[in-house]
Amino acid sequence: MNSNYDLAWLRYGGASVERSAAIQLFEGYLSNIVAAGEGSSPLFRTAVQELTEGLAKLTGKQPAVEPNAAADRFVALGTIGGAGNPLLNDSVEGAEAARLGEEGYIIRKAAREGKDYILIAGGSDKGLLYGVFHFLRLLQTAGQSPDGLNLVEAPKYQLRMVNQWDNMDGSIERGYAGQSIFYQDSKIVSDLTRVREYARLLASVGINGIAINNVNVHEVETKLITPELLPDVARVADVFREYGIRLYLSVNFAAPIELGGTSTADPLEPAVQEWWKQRTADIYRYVADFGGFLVKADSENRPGPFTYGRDHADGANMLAEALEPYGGLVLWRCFVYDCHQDWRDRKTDRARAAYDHFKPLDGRFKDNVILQIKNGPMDFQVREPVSPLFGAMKQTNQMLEFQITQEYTGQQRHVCYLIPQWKEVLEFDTLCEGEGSKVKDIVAGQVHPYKHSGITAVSSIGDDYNWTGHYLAQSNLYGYGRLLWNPELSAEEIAEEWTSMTFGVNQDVASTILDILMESWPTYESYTSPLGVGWMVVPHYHYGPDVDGYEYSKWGTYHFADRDGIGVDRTLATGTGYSHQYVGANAALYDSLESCPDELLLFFHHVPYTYVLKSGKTVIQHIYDTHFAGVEQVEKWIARWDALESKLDPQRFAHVKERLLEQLESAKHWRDVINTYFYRKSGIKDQHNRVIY
Ligand code: GCV
Repeated sequence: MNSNYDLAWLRYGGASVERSAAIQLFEGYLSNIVAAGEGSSPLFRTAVQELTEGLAKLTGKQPAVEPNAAADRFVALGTIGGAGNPLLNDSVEGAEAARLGEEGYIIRKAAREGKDYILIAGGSDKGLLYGVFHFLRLLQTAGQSPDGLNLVEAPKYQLRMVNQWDNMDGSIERGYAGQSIFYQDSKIVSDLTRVREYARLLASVGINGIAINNVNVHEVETKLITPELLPDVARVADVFREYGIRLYLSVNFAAPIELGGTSTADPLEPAVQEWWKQRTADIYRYVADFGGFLVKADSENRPGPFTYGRDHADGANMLAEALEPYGGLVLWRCFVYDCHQDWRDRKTDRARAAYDHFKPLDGRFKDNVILQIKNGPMDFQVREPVSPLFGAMKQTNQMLEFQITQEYTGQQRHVCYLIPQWKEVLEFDTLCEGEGSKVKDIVAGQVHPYKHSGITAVSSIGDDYNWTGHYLAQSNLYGYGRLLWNPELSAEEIAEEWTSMTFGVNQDVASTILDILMESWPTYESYTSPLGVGWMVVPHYHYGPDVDGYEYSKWGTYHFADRDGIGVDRTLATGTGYSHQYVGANAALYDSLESCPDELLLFFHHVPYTYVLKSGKTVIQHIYDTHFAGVEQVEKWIARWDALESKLDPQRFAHVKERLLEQLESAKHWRDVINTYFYRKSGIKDQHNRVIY
């Protein structure tokens, strides 16, 4: 495992050329930290340590840490309700303290007995840690001055998680940034330095849970829940705990059979239930605050309750019962579909599957089960509609699953800033309880009163020096956490924060990176997948073009392109009827050819190549134009990046340049393959007579 690493957005000015003006404004306060009384918990100590080290790097001077206020100006740390700290209690009203919850915090300028200070007060030690990271961010971003400083923050979501798809052999499923930082040679690594560094990165953006192994649980990972491996799991949990992050494990539904406990994994069989209770008791002996189980069942050949004629509520509830006495959760994935579908049958539709399987089970799940639903009905495509399952189950906890790792969006070799895509998902109004039933509120438990809810995502990191394969891909991990804390932040605001913390505050650098990030998702879409069609990628590998490449369409194409037209008919009258899994006006919007938005047209409708889009172009001309435009856009980025050479450190400049050149070659390849294919199918020439074949 590579033990050298970049500090990402926690470099605190390390390689930046210019310092933020905010540091100067706060300078008088930053030499002394007053951390009174409570300082006994590991989380409190982490908060003090993070602030001390961060300030030392940002100011070039080691701050003094004292229990009492001796200096005239300082930064005061405390937790609400903690040991009667007068610096804090005089400045925080009871009512606002109550609003913070455990994870919230206040950052404000305060004064007492002639002393002037910046107060960082957490709802608990965990809130304090988040407040410290916020303060450090503030010193590196906008020109906030101490005067009038008064921030009161609490996270929108209860569960803010990442899922590692790491395998114990050290590989990472859909990983594009090297090997696992957790495992090597079928063991958990002994040196957890890099895991700790990852915990810092996650906590700095508010992540509070992590599932540390792949949802595809192989033989060796099945043993993670046994006393043989639990001592190592406990070591990892200890590291994350110091950063306020709970540990979860992915489990194999057939574990009782595979580990030799029972001859069946039938969830209604008492011996199986007892087996899981025993294993769960073992886990809590080693990890007292264990978060729970993440489960991929009856999906892509993974075992599950269907084998025994049981349904997913039976399966999830059996695990939930085992976890219940300890407050543990079952995160049960809804990624269940038939991968043996015959695509000559135009009525069966993978997009329908999650809704069809789970909706009828509403009300049957225990209240410590949460259904984990991918953002779209298919599989993290560059463009797909929002899953109609969100909000469709009033009595079943739901959480949303995003994919930070760029499986279908350029595999961290192409720039693709995904925050704008995720914001579209969160802002989607499902109409499930009338207007204003947005996904962002559903998965916060604010539309239906879910006991547990939140957001998770497949992580993008590995042991590459820069964590994410592409330096600019760090922005997706950063932005993911920020969005979960506050989904009202704009994609631009998040990109600006990340850029100034990561690359310094030089205006040319900041504006170039901001533009590249903001243009990147539409650009990737333009030279890959037109009008929501999806899946035109090399099978299984999912990188590079293969128009007929959908791995499960052995008997036909996924997109049904022929000489007359293209697209999947998902309408009620003539298609699969998927459009009617949406509520009311949304169903009508997608079902009608006239109203369906251009960017999803081919997801919902089969149309001739000459069909005229709302943009005024025909489908075929749109395909040609966007594929040319995408390549030109990448060429422009390269020119703009070149202009930054003297303003960036040589290593990061060269690395990103190399990736952009690869992206350009790949974009040209996509353009040529897609345009040629559709020219040959349709026989219609490009209006501008460009060379496409
Ligand atoms: C972990 C897609 C990916 C698989 C992944 C699966 C899932 O099919 O290609 O690698 O498996 O999603 O989300 O379970």
